[in-house]
Amino acid sequence: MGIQTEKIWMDGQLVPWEDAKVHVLTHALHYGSGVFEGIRAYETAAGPAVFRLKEHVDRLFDSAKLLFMDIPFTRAEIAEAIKETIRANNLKSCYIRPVVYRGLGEMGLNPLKCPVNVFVAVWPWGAYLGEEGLAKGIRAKVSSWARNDITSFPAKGKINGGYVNSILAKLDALKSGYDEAIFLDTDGYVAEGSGENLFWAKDGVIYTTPLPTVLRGITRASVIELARDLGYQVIEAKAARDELYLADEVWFCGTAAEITPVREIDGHTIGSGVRGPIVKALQDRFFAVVHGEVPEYEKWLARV
Ligand code: PPE
Repeated sequence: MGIQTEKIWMDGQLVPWEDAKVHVLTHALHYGSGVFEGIRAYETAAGPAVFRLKEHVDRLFDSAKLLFMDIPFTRAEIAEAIKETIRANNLKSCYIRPVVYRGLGEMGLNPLKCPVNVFVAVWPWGAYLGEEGLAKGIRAKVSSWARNDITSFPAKGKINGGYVNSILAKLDALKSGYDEAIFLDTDGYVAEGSGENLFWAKDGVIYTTPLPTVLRGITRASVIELARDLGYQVIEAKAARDELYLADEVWFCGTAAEITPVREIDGHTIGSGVRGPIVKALQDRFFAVVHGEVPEYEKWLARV
């Protein structure tokens, strides 16, 4: 299914999909002056539930703060708008995309004279890197583009303009015949994927990259907590790319990508080249949690 749905929430109102338009002089269209979230709602026995809604809404407000944007709605209103949009589209499960952006005002880099507009769109979105990717793993390439340097761009913000960095890496990977890119930071340490955080496992221990240079991923935090609950040790560690080549397992995680194994990097087979036991255990746990099958993780679900 595509992205066409019934309704989109714009600045406080649900409007028909075909009417959800912006002017060509929208500031964010010129300069990327917006922030966004990616959230998923999953089907559960008690109806659709949004995964970690509070954390996503909080991050949206954090991102907006970094760009000096005052969101003209409260956190509770944005959370309710998200639920309302899911209900209005009669979706059992979906991807949710709230965007806060500088709208139609004046041109020029100063955004302060433009209004802060908000929309929430939802649409059904299956496995981001393919169903086969979830089961068998994907092929990744260390990008020739470095992750936006922290002295040039705030890694904690999910800022629209920053995603051109991700698009360049994604295109570099696709044009080279790979499925996804792995960014290094400007010091050469492993950072993250174009739209995912990165984990690896060696000798039964799980590793992920530390926060300063990567997005504070909500799936990343969830995977760390689930892994520790399952009895694994999780270490946040700086690593060079050769650690990935020599790992037993590597995987990406993110709202869109969920938990996707990586079976090959730069021509190196990772482990035995198939989905490993640790990532399989984490996927099983993660999907049980998001579908409301694990009572102690009900705290992460917001019913619609
Ligand atoms: N790093 C980056 C750069 C990133 O964009 C994402 C999410 C993550 C890590 C994982 O964060 P979290 O979703 O909180 O676990 N990328 C979003 C956009 C993907 C897209 O193609 O659009 C997402 O997964 O929704």
